[in-house]
Amino acid sequence: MTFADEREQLLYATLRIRRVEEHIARIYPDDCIQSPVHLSLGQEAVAVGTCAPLARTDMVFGTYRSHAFYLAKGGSLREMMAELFGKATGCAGGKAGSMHLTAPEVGFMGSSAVVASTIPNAVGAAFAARRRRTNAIVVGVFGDGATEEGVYHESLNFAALHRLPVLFLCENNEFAVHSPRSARQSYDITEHARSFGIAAKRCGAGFDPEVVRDAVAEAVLALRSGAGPRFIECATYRYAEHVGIGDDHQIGYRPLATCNEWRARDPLLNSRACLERFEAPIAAEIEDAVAFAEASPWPTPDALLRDVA
Ligand SMILES: Cc1ncc(C[n+]2csc(CCOP(=O)(O)OP(=O)(O)O)c2C)c(N)n1
Repeated sequence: MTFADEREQLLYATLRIRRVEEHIARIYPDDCIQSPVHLSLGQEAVAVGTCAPLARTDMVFGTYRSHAFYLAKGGSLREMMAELFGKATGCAGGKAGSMHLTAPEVGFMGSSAVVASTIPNAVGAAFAARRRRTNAIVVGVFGDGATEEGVYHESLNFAALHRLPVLFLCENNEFAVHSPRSARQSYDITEHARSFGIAAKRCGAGFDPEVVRDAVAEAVLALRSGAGPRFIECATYRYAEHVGIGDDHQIGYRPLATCNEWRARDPLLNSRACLERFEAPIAAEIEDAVAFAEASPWPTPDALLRDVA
């Protein structure tokens, strides 16, 4: 694939993830997908912008909403689709599903259904990288809701104390399931992170992969120079319901007007004509991944307890 410039390349990567998830939503009613799906629709640019300045050897730890980060970090689409289908060729042998994607060969170290649980994993990996002098940096991705968990606070403290090469990346979509942040949090997320002595900034344009990339690139430079942990709170918006393929704006916990404001700024919707030439190759890649998943075998019973701690 050739690109006119870096922005076009970033938009291509963002569009690719969106089309993958739209396809997942389309085929979900057929029951071929064996696990619940937490879609990143609307949040793809955060993943693409974050992963763009990272090296393959840098590590990302995600959440149950990680299709976008898995793909942006370079995880195999075929293996992700097969994992969703529960097939043996999936990235976790078909035993883990959508919420537990992993592609360590490209630095996507894992994701988990348990809110905030991968944040200390990211800090631990950064601690190990420091001790082994590998020069790798680590990104711990989490939602605004995860900042309410005790382990989040312990992780920020430990990382700041030991000046670890970890970027805390908060995808702030303002909701935890159906609960708005204003009903849950007494603090400002970025200000609170600063209270640990961590350099923290807010990126309001989580819809634009280039803006996110610039914010993260600056943090990556600081991390590589050994300046200690960094924190970025990225404003973003989840188009679909918390879990599943539907749209839940009719429930009434969030206004459709806000969704429309985000859509109006969404470059994938605004630059449709410029991105048109990418549609066919992306569709072909998705078709190939689905065919691969369909044709793959189911895991055998002897695989049941393999790789299980
Ligand atoms: C420790 C734990 N508590 C509660 C849950 C149930 N739960 C699943 S997702 C979620 C909301 C988390 O919101 P946020 O961190 O903002 O991420 P988002 O879903 O918005 O991406 C909750 C409470 C869980 N999975 N794990």
